[in-house]
Amino acid sequence: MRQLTTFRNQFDFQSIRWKDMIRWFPGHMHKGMKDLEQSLPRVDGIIEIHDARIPHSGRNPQFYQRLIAGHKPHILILNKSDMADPKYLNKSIEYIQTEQPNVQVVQTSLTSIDLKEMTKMFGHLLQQIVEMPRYSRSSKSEYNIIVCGIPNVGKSTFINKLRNLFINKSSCEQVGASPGVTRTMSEKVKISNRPKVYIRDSPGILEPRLKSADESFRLLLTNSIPIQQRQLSDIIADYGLFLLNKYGKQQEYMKYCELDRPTDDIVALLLSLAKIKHCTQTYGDKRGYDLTGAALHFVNELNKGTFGRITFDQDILDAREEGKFSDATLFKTNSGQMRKSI
Ligand SMILES: Nc1nc2c(ncn2[C@@H]2O[C@H](COP(=O)(O)OP(=O)(O)O)[C@@H](O)[C@H]2O)c(=O)[nH]1
Ligand SMILES: [Mg+2]
Repeated sequence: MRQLTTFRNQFDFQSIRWKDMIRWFPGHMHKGMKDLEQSLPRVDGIIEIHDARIPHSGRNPQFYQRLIAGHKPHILILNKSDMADPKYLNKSIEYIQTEQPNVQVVQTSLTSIDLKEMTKMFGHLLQQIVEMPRYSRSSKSEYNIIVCGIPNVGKSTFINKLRNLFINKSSCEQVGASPGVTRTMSEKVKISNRPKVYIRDSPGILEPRLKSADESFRLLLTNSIPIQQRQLSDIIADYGLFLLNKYGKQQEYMKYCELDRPTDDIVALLLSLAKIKHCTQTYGDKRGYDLTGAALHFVNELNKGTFGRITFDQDILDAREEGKFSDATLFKTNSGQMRKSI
């Protein structure tokens, strides 16, 4: 007989004090935003990098709109497309371009792109920048480009690729597995001679205000907000499981966690995972399974794409397509109410 499993249709954020648990805006981000604003008069183009799995979450179109007001080229690279659901790649571009017609969107995977593709992509980006009117900077022969975006989306990977491509130097920029590695605006790097083009990395910048619980948890799952409290990992893992069920990825986690049926019970899943991965801990004079360690492992695997290619913002793209939202900044709260997220 076929096993019927019912899944939660919404995640219970109300019983957790998630806002108190997440520290998402460290001091250097405030400085990073200020630095970015101050350097703008000397900038000819902005390349924003974002994670293709979250085309909505973590992006702050209003910040860029305020910053450049359509006067400078704004190119958005949706990176990590190797881990996003292929069915949602084009939908993500459409979603962003409907919201921000001035933004040029390209999609890539910076860890798998080859030299030829990278040269072509950058040539295309450069063309967009060089062809835009430069107003007060039109007398300058050089071009300055700033790379920005939230932590852990691939900004340093992008700059490293360009360095390798154009100046044939091995990578100097630190590429971090933990978010927020670049803390200040980096030195500018010349990446082209004709025309002279300089590029700079900026520290990962997030909005000072959390928009919604869903959005914050998606940033935790993609490692743009670090998990600072170990005990929070169980809840994040539970949210991850909730999304995997919602997006039909049961087979993938069942296989990895050696479960014989899908589950909505995170403890059952973590227990199985703890057994397979030998996550144990000493409790007094006894040894038992370490579910928090298993939860961290599960979240990490989810972020690495072990459970298949996922677009975490799939529900937002679907709702937009079905015309349920007239405004992309709307979010459904736990009580089912529609709220504006900015
Ligand atoms: N799967 C995958 N991983 C990527 C891609 N681009 C970057 N990464 C990884 O994402 C992590 C963060 O990259 P990093 O360049 O340091 O991000 P930054 O914080 O924005 O500078 C690193 O572990 C990279 O190897 C990509 O296209 N696909
Ligand atoms: Mg970096």
